[in-house]
Amino acid sequence: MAPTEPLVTDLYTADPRAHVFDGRIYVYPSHDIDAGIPENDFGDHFAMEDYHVFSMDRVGGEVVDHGVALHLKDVPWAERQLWSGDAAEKDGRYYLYFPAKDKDGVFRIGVAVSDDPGGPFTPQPEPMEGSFSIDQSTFRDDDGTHYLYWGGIWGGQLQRWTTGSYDPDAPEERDEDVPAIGPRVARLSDDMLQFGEAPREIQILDENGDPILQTDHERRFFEACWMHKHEGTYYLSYSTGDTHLIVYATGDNPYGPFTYQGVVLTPVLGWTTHHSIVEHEGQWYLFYHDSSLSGGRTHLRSMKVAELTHRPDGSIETIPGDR
Ligand code: FUB
Repeated sequence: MAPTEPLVTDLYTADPRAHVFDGRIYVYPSHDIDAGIPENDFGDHFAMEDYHVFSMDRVGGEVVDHGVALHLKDVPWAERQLWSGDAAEKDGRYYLYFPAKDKDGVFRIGVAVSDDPGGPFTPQPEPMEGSFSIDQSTFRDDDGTHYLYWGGIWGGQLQRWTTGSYDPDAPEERDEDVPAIGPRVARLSDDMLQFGEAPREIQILDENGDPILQTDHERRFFEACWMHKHEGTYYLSYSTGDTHLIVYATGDNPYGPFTYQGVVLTPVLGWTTHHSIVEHEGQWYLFYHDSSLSGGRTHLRSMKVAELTHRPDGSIETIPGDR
């Protein structure tokens, strides 16, 4: 398998979040469509309406499409924009976490449940209590505790929640040397349907132990956070948004703080970049997307996979994007 081949060519897929369940790789991407909505900074052109789940027995093996796993019309509280989803397994049940705008145009995070990792998933009638913003991803620590990481600025609305309540007039970003807005983390409740504790803001620090600043667009958090653990170290990776990088920071516990380390993936074709990092049969992989299949149309993306290497000192070898 050439690492730059789209994994799927009959649908546009993006934001691939991969997990290994029962030895098989399951990928939970967004399903991109062209709804004819002009591009804007709020991301209205990302007007996705459903999810498909894909699986494979190994990277390079046949990619199975499990069909529609969840549709917007079946989520009572959601009005539009099924953005990046992700899944978790506990005690043989599977939980699909997904953001959508509610009837007031505010992003909330919902949960849907299935007995099969490929779905279909049945949504809860309400979003998770106190949830906000986008790009939630799941992480199961070695002790079996599940965490949710999330957040995205600009169209992802995280900047509207800095006071704890929703402020529709908050600026997207301030051109000031203040600490950048951090992603959020919370342990999940025992039943996996709610936050099990109050969400915390994650601190991302530079090499001197100082917070990464909002003006530091090459390193500050924008969206698409993902957690993986390698040899006891917690790796928080994320997109820098308008500088189009996937970067990573490391820490010694799931809550951080995390110290910025470097670049995982250089820019790909298209504005967005989004990923997940997963180990399967002793090899680490980066699942990511680009817009090559659509000839560069930013909202029509395709998921891909490449091998990822941790060097002996724990640092990650940078993977070149195709831009
Ligand atoms: O797919 C819609 C949005 O684009 C995601 O939520 C972001 O991470 C970006 O990939």
